[in-house]
Amino acid sequence: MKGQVVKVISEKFFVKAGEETIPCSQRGKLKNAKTLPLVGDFVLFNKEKKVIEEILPRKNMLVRPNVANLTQAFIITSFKNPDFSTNLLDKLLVQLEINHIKPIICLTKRDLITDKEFLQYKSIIEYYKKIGYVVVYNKELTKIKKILENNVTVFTGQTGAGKSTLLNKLFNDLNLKTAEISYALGRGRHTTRHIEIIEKENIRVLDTPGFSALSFLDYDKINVRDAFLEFASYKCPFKDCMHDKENECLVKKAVLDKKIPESRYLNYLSLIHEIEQNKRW
Ligand SMILES: Nc1nc2c(ncn2[C@@H]2O[C@H](COP(=O)(O)OP(=O)(O)O)[C@@H](O)[C@H]2O)c(=O)[nH]1
Ligand SMILES: [Mg+2]
Ligand SMILES: [Zn+2]
Repeated sequence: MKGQVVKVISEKFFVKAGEETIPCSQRGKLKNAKTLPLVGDFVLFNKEKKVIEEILPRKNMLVRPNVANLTQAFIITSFKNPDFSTNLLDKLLVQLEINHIKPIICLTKRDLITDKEFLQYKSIIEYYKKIGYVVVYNKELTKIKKILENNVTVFTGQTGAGKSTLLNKLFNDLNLKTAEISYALGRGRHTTRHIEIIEKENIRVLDTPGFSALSFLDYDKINVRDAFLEFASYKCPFKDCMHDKENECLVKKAVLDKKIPESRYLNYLSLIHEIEQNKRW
């Protein structure tokens, strides 16, 4: 019968079919295949033997966090503890764009910075809105619930940014563990140990553990370029311009003219250079 993997704990895959959730293992055949069932996977399984027999085609998937069949992702980004990072934000945006998952930027811990400090982030936030991203603050619970309705949403972002805290606020009786930040470097502790689909009424969300690094080495730099959505509106004289060493590049001009934030362009360059360098070996 058909079901959906809603939780994975070490070698056990919890498959939900109707109101029931059945802990299954995966069949030997699957073990040899490179694909492991992921949270979010629709599968065919044998209920008596408690074995997953087949993973149905995925609409999309992410690695780290390993999840499948999402409709959108909340990028939880804190202003402080951990510090706001356009580098991480751009990396996550690229990762999601490449995997065809709609990103929503959710800002947290506004209360930890002063109005004056906030001003220095304001223009970059406005820029993300301008290029088409939805930006919300974690205190806007009603607005957030609306966005979550009828979607399967993964919560991603740095450890300690406030993913579990927000989910607990959205769903009163959830009781996800959250970390007190008491460590030097403002890092939170890894408290979200496994990935699970949380379902309530017409909202399905996935809390994920934080991560410390994302690798882009498997991506093609053309795809990375195209994930910087706004670059496409600049028609550079060079067809297929990578906006790097080319002359008369209009993206570079836009950076000089301050139409594109320098941080975003530098984040772009460092990604494609990382990929180029890796290809050389
Ligand atoms: N001041 C403040 N603290 C927050 C906010 N959101 C989360 N936190 C705190 O940040 C810490 C890490 O939150 P947690 O939800 O565990 O982060 P996660 O690792 O992304 O799940 C906890 O101590 C939370 O209480 C916020 O908006 N303001
Ligand atoms: Mg957490
Ligand atoms: Zn260009």
